[in-house]
Amino acid sequence: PPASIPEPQREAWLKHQVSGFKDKDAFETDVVRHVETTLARSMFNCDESAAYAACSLAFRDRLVLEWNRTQQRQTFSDSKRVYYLSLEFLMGRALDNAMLNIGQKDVAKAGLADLGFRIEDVIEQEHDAALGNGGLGRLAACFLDSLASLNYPAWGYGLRYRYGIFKQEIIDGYQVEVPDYWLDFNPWEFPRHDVTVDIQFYGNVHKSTDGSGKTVAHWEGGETVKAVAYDVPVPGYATPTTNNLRLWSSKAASGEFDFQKFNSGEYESSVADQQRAETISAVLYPNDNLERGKELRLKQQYFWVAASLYDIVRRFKKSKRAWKEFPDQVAIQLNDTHPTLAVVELQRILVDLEGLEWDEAWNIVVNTFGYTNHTVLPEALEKWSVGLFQHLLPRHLQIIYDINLFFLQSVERAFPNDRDLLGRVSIIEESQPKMVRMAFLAIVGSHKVNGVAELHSDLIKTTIFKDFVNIFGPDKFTNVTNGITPRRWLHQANPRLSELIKTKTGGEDFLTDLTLLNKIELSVNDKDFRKEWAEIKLANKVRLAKHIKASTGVSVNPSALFDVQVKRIHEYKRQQLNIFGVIHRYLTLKALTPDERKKQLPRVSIFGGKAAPGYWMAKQIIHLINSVGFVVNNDKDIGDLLKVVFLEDYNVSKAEIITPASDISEHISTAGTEASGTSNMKFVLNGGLIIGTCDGANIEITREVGENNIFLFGNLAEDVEDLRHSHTYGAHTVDPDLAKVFEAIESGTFGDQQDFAGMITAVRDHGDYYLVSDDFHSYIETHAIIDEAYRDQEGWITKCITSVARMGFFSSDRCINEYAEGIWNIEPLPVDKSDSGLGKG
Ligand code: H53
Repeated sequence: PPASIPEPQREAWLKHQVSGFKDKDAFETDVVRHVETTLARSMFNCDESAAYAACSLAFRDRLVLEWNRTQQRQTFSDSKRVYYLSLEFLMGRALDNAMLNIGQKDVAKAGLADLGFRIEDVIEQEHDAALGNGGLGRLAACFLDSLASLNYPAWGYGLRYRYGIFKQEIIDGYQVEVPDYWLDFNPWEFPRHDVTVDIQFYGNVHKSTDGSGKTVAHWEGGETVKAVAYDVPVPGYATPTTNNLRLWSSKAASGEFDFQKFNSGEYESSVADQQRAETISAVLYPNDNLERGKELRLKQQYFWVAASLYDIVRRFKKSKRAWKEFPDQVAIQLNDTHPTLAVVELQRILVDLEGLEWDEAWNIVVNTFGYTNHTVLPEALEKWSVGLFQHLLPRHLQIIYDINLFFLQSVERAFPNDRDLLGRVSIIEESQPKMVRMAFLAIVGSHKVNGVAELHSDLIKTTIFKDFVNIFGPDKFTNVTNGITPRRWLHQANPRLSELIKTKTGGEDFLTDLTLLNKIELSVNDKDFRKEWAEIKLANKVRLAKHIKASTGVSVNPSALFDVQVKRIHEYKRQQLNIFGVIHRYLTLKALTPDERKKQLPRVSIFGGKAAPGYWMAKQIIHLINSVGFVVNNDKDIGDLLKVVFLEDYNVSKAEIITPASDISEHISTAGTEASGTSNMKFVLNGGLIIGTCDGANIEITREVGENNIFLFGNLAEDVEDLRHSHTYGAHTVDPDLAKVFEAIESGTFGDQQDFAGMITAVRDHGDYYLVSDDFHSYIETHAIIDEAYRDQEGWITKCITSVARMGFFSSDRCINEYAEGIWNIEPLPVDKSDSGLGKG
């Protein structure tokens, strides 16, 4: 890099090169300087929020230096890059993660103490970056951590929402949504006002013939909006590599407002244009596993995809390579169907703007893209009406029709005279209105399609994408089982457990090779190790108990069994099954004599999660949980034997407190509905056991940890369809224990029964689509087995240690290596640790 600075000036630049802090003193110097200059605060008036700001800026300075070097290194090496396109990045807090990944948390802790602050309090000041709904967004964040930690040249591309996922408040037992404005002070982003792209919408297409007689399409008119880049550095763990997450923000194309309109007196309309433009990146759609087909959502998708592709193509063009080399330099991963328009946009760029022949362009497109499917739920599969497309993106609709035509022609050649097949696989669904099936477009436009857990990848091949397996052959379809980053989900969330594990993994860093965890199995009978293990779990539970008390007012006993279900509220995830089970437990306890009660095992049922604002049933489930809690927690007969709490506003930073404190967690989706689940992995990695159905990654977790270390129950995926058919409408007999639960609810035990009628009707009268009744007996029996197992504390600890030891497979590092080799064909760009501008601490 210095070679690019002309000789006469080079010396001066090198002499004044910035370096990050190397020790505690240097850290303190940076913090005080940021307080007094960058923040313009007096050091006599520095509160925790200013300390957070200054500490973040000190760490940010270090990140930026490594980030610049990483970008230079990657550019000069000319290596292939992967671009991860995701509408959601659920990053959580950045400061703690940056300190740990850089390896300077101890320095910061000591330095902050010198300045009069506890590091925990400083970390607590940070607002979560909550640009995601749930599993899909958090997976993208784990992937970024692994990509950087493994030194892959990689960028994330997303949207910079002004409002992330709403903040949830619980008022009188009901969910209330409050906007999450998170950008007041965000030291982790860098606006790039010089990196902008004009994005076009609406307008119309006309065709002309060029000199050689070729037809050329021109997309003209309509409306233009400006995309502005905001860059977020993503530090790898124990490596200088710091990758980039680029988030696009929308602005009026004419700048502040349209000056021509403004000058001619049209003030209101000039401001309205500006506001309409800014609306595009204003808010994250708060649905998880549900698509509602709103125009603004499609606008968001195109805005983000077009800006990202422009950026990627611009970078490629600088290399002056031939177009056919594009897939050798660029891999683009589609995180779900949300970015599928990228397939069409790249084809448009190559054909309309760069003048390539259709087939040559299409070859490049298909070799560039990979598509990850995350769900088989029909309500989550994206479809857009042809009419909306025609209006918003007329040229793209034409290209989609052409892609479909050529695809169907090839199918016709391979499978002559099968009209049904053509109808089934057509990208255009011949419904009223006609719809564009985005998943089919993504499959046709990608060279690999993957599911996110073995069962899920098998299911997509045998159900929703079956015809495509016949058409393209089985090799196009593959599995990459999800993973989680052990840096955030063990080292950061559970520092004491991480320390303890380190003492048994023999010097090597298990955080960069999670399979080393297996070494702790040798210590499973080591008395001191077990004792320390149990103490850590108890301390984590005490910490959560304090949080529960502070946020709900309920006192819980830390030695009770903590039973946790935290995730988005959805009927398929079956929080209703859990709360019905809790009611069953309550009724059972009530029926016992006081002496019998004394023999029961105390439990705390902990719930958390957001319901999509328009999802009525999910909101009813939250209300029932809170209503049950209100009754049970105040029942003197019950005391500590059962507590039920709903923790409001479940998010990444709360997960970091909750996950390490669980004894048992619930992953109880109807078999075949949860694609993978990733919190199941987090809980087991933190020394908790799980109760689960044979669904998603639970199956692979069972294979790894062993059947004795997990509590499985319920019907299998292969039986679900038949069971559903057997529930003839209205004639469904409800499990007798569940019927008693319904009686209690209907008799008003938990307040106005009208409120909960819908939940009961869904099971009893509307076909019990999620098989709550079919699985109920097996569910409560399994909870009884869990009670027994927990009484044997020594046996329980053995199960926990053994399970953690066998969780190495579920690192997102393994997952990223599989994508890199099997889908992206990229290599890491190794970097010498001493080749850091900073000298690692
Ligand atoms: O993606 C996770 C899976 C999980 C699945 C989730 C998901 C969303 O969060 C949103 C939309 C969607 O289609 C899928 O539900 O099972 O673990 C990451 O793959």
